[in-house]
Amino acid sequence: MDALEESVLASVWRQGGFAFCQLMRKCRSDPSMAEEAHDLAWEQLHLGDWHQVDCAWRDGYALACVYWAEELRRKGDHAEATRVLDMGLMMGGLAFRPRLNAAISSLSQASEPPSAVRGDDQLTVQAESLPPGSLQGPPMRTMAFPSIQKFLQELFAPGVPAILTDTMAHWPAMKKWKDLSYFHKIAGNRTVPVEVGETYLAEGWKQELMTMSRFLDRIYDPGDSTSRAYLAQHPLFDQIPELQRDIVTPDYCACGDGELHSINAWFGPSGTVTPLHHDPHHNLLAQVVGTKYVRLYSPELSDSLHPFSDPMLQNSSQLDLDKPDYERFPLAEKLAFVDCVLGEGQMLYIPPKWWHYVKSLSPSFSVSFWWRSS
Ligand SMILES: O=C(O)CCC(=O)C(=O)O
Repeated sequence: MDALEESVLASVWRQGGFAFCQLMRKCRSDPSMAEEAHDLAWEQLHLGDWHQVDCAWRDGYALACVYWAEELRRKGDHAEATRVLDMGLMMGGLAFRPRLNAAISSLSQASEPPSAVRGDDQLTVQAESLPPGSLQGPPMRTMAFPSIQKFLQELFAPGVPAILTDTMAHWPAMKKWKDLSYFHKIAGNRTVPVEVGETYLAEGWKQELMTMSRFLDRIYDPGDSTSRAYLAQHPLFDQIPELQRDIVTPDYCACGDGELHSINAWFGPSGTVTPLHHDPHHNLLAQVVGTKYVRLYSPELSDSLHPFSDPMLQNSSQLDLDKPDYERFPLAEKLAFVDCVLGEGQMLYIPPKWWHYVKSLSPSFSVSFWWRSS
């Protein structure tokens, strides 16, 4: 075992993971032990609140994934090996991320690409209904490729939302992602987390793990709204570095001398809805493929938007904009909002705490850049 592996095992040992450490040490002579070690670490990740899980166990889990995937590869089960490595990337710590990525990359060179996806002409585009009152007010402020200084002074500092145009034409994604078979080719066998259901507030909503190929099938055949699949708020670009090379972090994200918090993918069929909620970060929501309707309410209106009292949902409104119940929430009926249809190649600046509701009007891929100011 190398020094990094030893140091992770020492940390897991300190957490009481004696059996795990013993199994991992046996892996050198008996690689089949890796699966058992993996299962032990998996249990530890699921014992309590995810945020309380010690980093040592997350790194230990990722290490077990590296070893188990190597064993699966030796046995010729490349698809299962890729799934295990993806689980290591999604659920494991950062220590073995380069090893996981290298193993996936070498597996994908050795594996057959998945069979071709259907043609783009078969994509389902429905006429999506918009919430009552949409697109009747003055248009959202729009700026063509503002300088950093203009962005800072006119949007960032005063907290004003706006559409930025002409800022993404140079992204390789603008050409490559138009053809969904691209995702099949480079990531068809990769496992991704997908939200299934009407919205994250709806009854029956759940999260599923599936391969990118299966998810792409769900974009072609979305089914009814209760089975709609949305690859939402997932750091796909950390997981799949080839896709990271297709996007460019906007320079605006350096405003405020803060730190980039996360870059997330939002990929799904027509009709996905992210219900009205707010986030603590600055956000540039970049629309790469398709169009989305976005409605924004100022943070000053928070009380009238009736946030849930449950601490997990305090940033979400009880008001369902698709079926607003103004008898129950009378204060919300006459509130001022700004809205827009965000088109391909446009970014929307959403200042921190601004309430936003988002509905895709076509198959859509957006990328959000969240950052904090110092
Ligand atoms: O695009 C979406 O569905 C939601 C995006 C969003 O909520 C965000 O970027 O914070």
